[in-house]
Amino acid sequence: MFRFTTAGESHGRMLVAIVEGLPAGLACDVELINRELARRQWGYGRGGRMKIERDRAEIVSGVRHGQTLGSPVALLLENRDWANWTDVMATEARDVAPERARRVKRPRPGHADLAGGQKFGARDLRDVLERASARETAARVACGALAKQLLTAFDVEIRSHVVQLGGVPECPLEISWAEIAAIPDDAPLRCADTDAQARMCALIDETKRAGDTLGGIFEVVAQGVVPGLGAHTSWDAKLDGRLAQALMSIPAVKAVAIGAGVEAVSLPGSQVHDEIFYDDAAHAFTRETNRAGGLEGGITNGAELRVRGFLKPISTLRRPLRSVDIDTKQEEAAAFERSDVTAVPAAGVIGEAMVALTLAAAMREKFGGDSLIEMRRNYDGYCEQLRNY
Ligand code: EPS
Repeated sequence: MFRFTTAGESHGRMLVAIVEGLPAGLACDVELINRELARRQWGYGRGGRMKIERDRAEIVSGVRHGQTLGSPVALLLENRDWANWTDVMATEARDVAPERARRVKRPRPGHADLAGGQKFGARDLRDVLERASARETAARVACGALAKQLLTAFDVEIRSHVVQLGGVPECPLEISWAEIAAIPDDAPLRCADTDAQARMCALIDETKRAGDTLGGIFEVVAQGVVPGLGAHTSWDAKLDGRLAQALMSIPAVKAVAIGAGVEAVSLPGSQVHDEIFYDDAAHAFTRETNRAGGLEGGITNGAELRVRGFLKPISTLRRPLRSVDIDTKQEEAAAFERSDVTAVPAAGVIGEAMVALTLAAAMREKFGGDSLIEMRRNYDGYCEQLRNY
């Protein structure tokens, strides 16, 4: 079974991740992981924390001489900010003077603070927020980079871009794969429309001055996905459902759409479904449109996979919303230490990781094999079967 897990608090010593179920014999390059980590840190509108962190992964098991062994791959990522939190976040019992303990007792509306505090009986909301923090997504991106390396071996490429930020532009952008692929790595918001991007940046500046935050929509696109991943046979086998859960688990994501999922609800069926054609020369079924976003009946159909994540604005506001002190039960302003104005481009990179991990799991289920050679043989046999269908 392909699966991954992460551990680590935002200001704790480090993040830890384990990826299980990669086949043996996969070339594994730590610099590709580090490149993904750097992409996640990038983006106009990030706050002070990203000036401190320089995320890099260390592979400590499951890889030998640059190749996977088929055993669990363990990764470590240091929190550089830990140096400023050694007392507050110490794992062993430690006496910390109350004025230095940085206890949090004014929950932020929209964050996990209050619901998590109530659930776990935490009298210091830091016990909740440290793990609820989006810092954890750095570990997911590292895991996703390994999944991407597996997918690359099968010519699957995954990219993301920002299609709307803070309501700019009014209609979310529709962008081709070629245009997405051409977005430069240093684009401030990983947006293909430079005019819209400039307006988004101006809105971020204005919102920062107002002490407020912004949400938006990112899209993840996967190219080269073979038809037949996922299954219509049971609710939890449907790949659209699995992708939705994967994207919905990213902090601040409040909705997920596949293909034209949101716009389609107000159109007649004749304008939504992608008609089917056959290309004799290529021995392949083709479509002229892809409103289904590459998924029909919970199964990939060979078209580009397109999924969107809709983020609410970040819930830590410099000009805080009203809240209640959990001790006194009196009205107080919500806690604020520091915050990003927006993290939509970063969420897109996390979305890429979550899509990669979900596709890698589906590929491992379908093609199995203990080694990459065995997996590829099964994959090639299936592609031959498709050509003869
Ligand atoms: C986050 C708050 C900020 C963000 C953080 C997520 O961190 P801090 O509390 O240290 O200022 O920068 O994101 C990251 C650390 C990261 O790596 O993305 C939150 O409360 O969710």
